[in-house]
Amino acid sequence: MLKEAIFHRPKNNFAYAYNETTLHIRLQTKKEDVEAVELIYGDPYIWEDGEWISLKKPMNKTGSDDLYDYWLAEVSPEYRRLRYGFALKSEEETIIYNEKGFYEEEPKDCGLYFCFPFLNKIDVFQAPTWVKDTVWYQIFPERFGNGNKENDPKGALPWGSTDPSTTNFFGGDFEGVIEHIDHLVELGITGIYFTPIFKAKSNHKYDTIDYMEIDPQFGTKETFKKLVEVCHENGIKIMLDAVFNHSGYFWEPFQDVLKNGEKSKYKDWFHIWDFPVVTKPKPNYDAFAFVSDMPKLNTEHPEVKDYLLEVGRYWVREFNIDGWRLDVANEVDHQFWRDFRNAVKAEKEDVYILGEIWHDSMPWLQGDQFDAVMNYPFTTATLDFLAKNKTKATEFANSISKVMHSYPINVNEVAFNLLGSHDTPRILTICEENKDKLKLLFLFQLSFVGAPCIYYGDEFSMTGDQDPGCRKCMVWEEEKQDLNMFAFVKKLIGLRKELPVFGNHGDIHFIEANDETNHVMYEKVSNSTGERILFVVNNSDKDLVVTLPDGVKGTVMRDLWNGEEFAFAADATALQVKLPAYGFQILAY
Ligand code: ARE
Ligand code: CA
Repeated sequence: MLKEAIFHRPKNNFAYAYNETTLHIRLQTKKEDVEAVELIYGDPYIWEDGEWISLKKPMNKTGSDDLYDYWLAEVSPEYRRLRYGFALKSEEETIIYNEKGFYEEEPKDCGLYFCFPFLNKIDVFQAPTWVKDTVWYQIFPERFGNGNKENDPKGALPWGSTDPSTTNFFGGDFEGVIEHIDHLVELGITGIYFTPIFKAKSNHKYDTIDYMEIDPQFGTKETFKKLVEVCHENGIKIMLDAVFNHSGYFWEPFQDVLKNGEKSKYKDWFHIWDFPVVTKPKPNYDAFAFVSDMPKLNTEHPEVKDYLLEVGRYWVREFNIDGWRLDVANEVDHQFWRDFRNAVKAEKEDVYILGEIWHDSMPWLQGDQFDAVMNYPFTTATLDFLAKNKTKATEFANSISKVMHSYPINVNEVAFNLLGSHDTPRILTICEENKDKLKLLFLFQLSFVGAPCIYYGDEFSMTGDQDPGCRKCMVWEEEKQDLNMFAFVKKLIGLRKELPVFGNHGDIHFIEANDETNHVMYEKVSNSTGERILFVVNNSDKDLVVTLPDGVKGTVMRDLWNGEEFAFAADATALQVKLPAYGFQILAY
């Protein structure tokens, strides 16, 4: 056995509380190096005749990536504390692995073993349960619908009359969302993520002028209240975008610093390097990227924190919103986010907190800060294979497995799984306008573990390059809408709602990934009912015959897409299914 590849380190994704009574313990070993692993475990205070009393239970292999196999055991310790280690078996040897290293025989002193000291309820990662069954939809409010021309900004262009630029406006507003709410209900959406709606100068509103005012081009606080009511009446949650890493140039405190320099009472609300403040050629203060009209806020300063925490509470308390998406979340200090979580959860205990972090985010997902992050590692792995053909089937399966094993299972179950956003090119454009590939993207996203998010217009096959190209006006002329794609996405969302195992109530694992044919086979298994759904995806432009796994013998399979049923005898030999180019099968059994 390759000891160098054997790794465990509590807590994070290796040892965590799945709920108030159950611990998950994970181990990593070199791929295909270890036959079996047993968890050795016991209460640190239960000894007999000078020996620690421990038990053993087998660990399950839950997946692999390019380098490692991953093992999992669930334990519900009677007294909520645990010492544990591992007995690893290969053909030629058995070794014991605990915190102090490797042993031939099991040491009888639990002080040498790994420790999960105590399962305290308040430490358990607990996201709002409603998120597990949410299907999100992201709206860039300037571009979804213009329901009221009276509030259009000066110079607003006719809807969809030209391509978006970094500076033009088309007059999107809240009334434009209200008048199209039936579109979202029909699609099966149960949550909307709005990019910023507070008063700001730009068309994207990430350059906040006033955190306590709605931007007049979107409507008034009354219109917003009506929007929230209409959404809630239609079973749709509302999540707003909190831009707390930086303010806009015209935010009053920054204007005061520009005017009064070191004498300003707000001078420490920012990270000014020296005075007088200059913005060109580069700002002499911390900013988002090097964008001078986005000065970074000093969120460690008590007055800044008090101000922003009240912003966080206000929109929950006064408008009953259901979630906050946190802009540039990774560059704000952790303590601020801990205080933010306490503040907004005190207003509404099931409010959802989603961080925008594009990289590994375990430090923010310990249960004391975010409920989830925007799962861009999922996005990249999925687009690289199904959209760009940049990776082959095995690399795709390995990447997805790696993402899944980077986080606790209860974190994966509420992940925000997006394929695109206002910051990325549109997925049909990435697919080079191949709609069959777009359908496979939606199939994988909507059958994956976590909460999917549809970027507005992708359901109608809208195209668009990198920002600002991906922010075109929503297509409302029926003749330009891809109603076939809409029906396809609607049907998938319907399956996700009809069958819990299709969505968030089933574990996912890959059964096969074939680089010659470029197909994958993955399965969802319900951890409560035992239901299984087998997905076969042909990511190639050639017809394909795939042999199903032996486990389907003696079962009746139901094709969830076409409704047909077919039985495989217990001694069946021909377990094959035919797939057209870019075809798929969804078989429940
Ligand atoms: C403007 C231009 C862009 C240019 C950008 C940077 O339009 O073409 O790239 O400036 O100079 C908002 C507007 C943008 C605007 C930006 C600055 O929506 O249109 O862009 O303000 O004026 C990183 C951050 C991530 C950030 C993205 C944009 O980590 O937090 O960059 N996303 C949020 C919002 C944006 C918003 C801002 C931040 C600022 O979602 O909409 O931009 O409030 C890799 C890296 C990521 C990087 C990502 C994208 O994957 O891992 O860290 O994200 O690329 O660049
Ligand atoms: Ca308008």
